[in-house]
Amino acid sequence: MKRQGAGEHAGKGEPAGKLVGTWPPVAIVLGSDSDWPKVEPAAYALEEFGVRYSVSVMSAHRSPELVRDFASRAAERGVQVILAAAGGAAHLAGVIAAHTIVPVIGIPVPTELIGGLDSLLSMVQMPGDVPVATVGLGTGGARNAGLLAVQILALKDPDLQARLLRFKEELVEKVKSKDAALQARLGERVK
Ligand code: C2R
Repeated sequence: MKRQGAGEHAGKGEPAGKLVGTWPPVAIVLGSDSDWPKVEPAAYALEEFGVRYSVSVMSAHRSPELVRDFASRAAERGVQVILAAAGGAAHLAGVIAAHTIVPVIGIPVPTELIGGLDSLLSMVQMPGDVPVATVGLGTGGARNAGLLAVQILALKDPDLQARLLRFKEELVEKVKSKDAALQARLGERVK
């Protein structure tokens, strides 16, 4: 699956705020490049379903104009879902949501300070009127952000719907084989 970084749209060194043309349907935005290892499971989930995405670094604190420009023009660029990941005082997702009607999924990035509770609470406690669909901390949360984006896109995409239904069936099979493996391990101990 082709991953598109902001540079591919913009030309080398051009700031994200100057990007032109149509973007992939999912935009992953990170508060810092240091967040990427924690956010990558979201990208893997998108790749599993063949969904194209861009990845950009911008910060509500450090580059507020870039964030405003990106968010206020995301819809016209064809972005349909934004995944916004940040750690600590994680205001990025909320600020993006303030400037767009494109659905924003927040990925709170775990921190060393209190395990990411700071990120989670900063992100999840939005005031009414400005929704950010915040997922949980950790690998499962980032993966769920990617899957949720796929589900949103699937509302208008029968092919993605079929893939998601297959995915659900595979989940059942995985659970059944986990059950079988545990039963075999436990043997006669459990009736
Ligand atoms: P550095 O590693 O660059 O020092 O960043 C980033 O998401 C990262 O987790 C440390 C942390 O600061 C976060 N950050 C935010 C925002 N911008 C950067 N929470 C924001 O705008 O919310």
